[in-house]
Amino acid sequence: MKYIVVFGGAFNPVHNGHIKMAEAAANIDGVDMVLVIPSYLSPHKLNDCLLPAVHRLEMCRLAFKKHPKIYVSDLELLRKGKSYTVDTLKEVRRLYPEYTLKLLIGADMLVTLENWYRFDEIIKLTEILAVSRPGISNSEMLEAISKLKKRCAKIQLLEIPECDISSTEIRQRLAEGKSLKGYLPGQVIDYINQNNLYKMVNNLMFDDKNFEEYKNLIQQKLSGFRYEHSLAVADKAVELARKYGADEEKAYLAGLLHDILKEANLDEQLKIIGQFDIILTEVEKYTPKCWHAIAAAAYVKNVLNIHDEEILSAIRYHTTAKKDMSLLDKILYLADFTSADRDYEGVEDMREAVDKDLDYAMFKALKFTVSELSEKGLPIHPDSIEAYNSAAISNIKKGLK
Ligand code: DGI
Ligand code: FE
Ligand code: FE
Repeated sequence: MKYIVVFGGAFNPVHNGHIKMAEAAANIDGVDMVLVIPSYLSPHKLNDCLLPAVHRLEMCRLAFKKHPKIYVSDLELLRKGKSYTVDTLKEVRRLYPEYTLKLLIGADMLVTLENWYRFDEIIKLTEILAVSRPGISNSEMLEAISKLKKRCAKIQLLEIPECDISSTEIRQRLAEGKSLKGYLPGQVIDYINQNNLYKMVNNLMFDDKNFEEYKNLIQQKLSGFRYEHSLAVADKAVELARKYGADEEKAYLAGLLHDILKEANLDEQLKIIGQFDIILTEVEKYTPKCWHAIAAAAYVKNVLNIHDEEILSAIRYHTTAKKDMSLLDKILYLADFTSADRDYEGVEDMREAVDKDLDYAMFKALKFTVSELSEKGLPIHPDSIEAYNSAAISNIKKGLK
């Protein structure tokens, strides 16, 4: 029998523990190759501490360069979307029909394996190759194995010398500026340093439900007044998320971060925009008040490593709005308009509207903004005009009903 070992994971970053696992798998009789496959997005985790896939892939390439039977594959990266193991196994099987597959996992995963997406298909496609890990006791492992065997999974155990390294610990050490010698291959350490990866707050897990680091960060970047505004918008966004059924944590984080670059000077905002390959339209060049939102979305994604598309979109469009906004987009836009710190004339009416009907409130807010801007003779972003038109049209339609 000829085997291919499939070794998937976030590899965020790849470390010596992964290398030992892959090497041990490569040495099993009959194994011709080990495919290391970094995920694009993990299905089971929120991905905001996850580095962009290209970096994780490149680090894997560096880590496994010297190993003849170990190959790094960009298959999940090219597929994009959530990286489900079942899809990857099917693809590997199609590419290498003459091989039997073994899926390499840490033994701690045995406990959750049954809950993986399309578990029944997974165990038809592959055998399971489980490596003992410190996080799980022998008895737990045996219990999990006997349960899985009852469901016809084929499981093989692979013993490797105890190796207690985790990517979480490495990100922690990086954030604290501690040495990584012995944790990662030298070339991967160099890559991390050269590219300034895992700096600042990006080791913070969304799962931690701990936003203190983000609060500290915006406090550093903003004046007291603007910091208070950000907190107030975050609170208002949560209130609206609760009322209208959006994700409250995403609403809070979007509110907290939406103006993160508002007080960076305009040159700096432009620099950030350019750095992330965003090209401004002709109108955008003349609407500098909109730059902080464009720059913030890129910054939050690439520097803070928050990859949640809903949060990024809400931040991106919090100033101009756009046509066909998502629930979270509208919530942030209107929270920014009606947060507790706002005291323009008419704010009470706006708050009432927001309480009654988000779409009607969007119409009112856009009408207000468009007329303010034209009153001042300023250019109006096409996204704002489109948003205004579609809000006005649905308002007319509602009136006709
Ligand atoms: O950052 P905030 O002050 O909390 O609020 P915001 O991000 O909504 O920014 C509002 C400013 O942006 C306000 O001065 C109006 C300006 N603005 C919004 N849309 C447009 C715009 N300016 C121009 N020129 N064109 C727009 O379409
Ligand atoms: Fe803003
Ligand atoms: Fe704001």
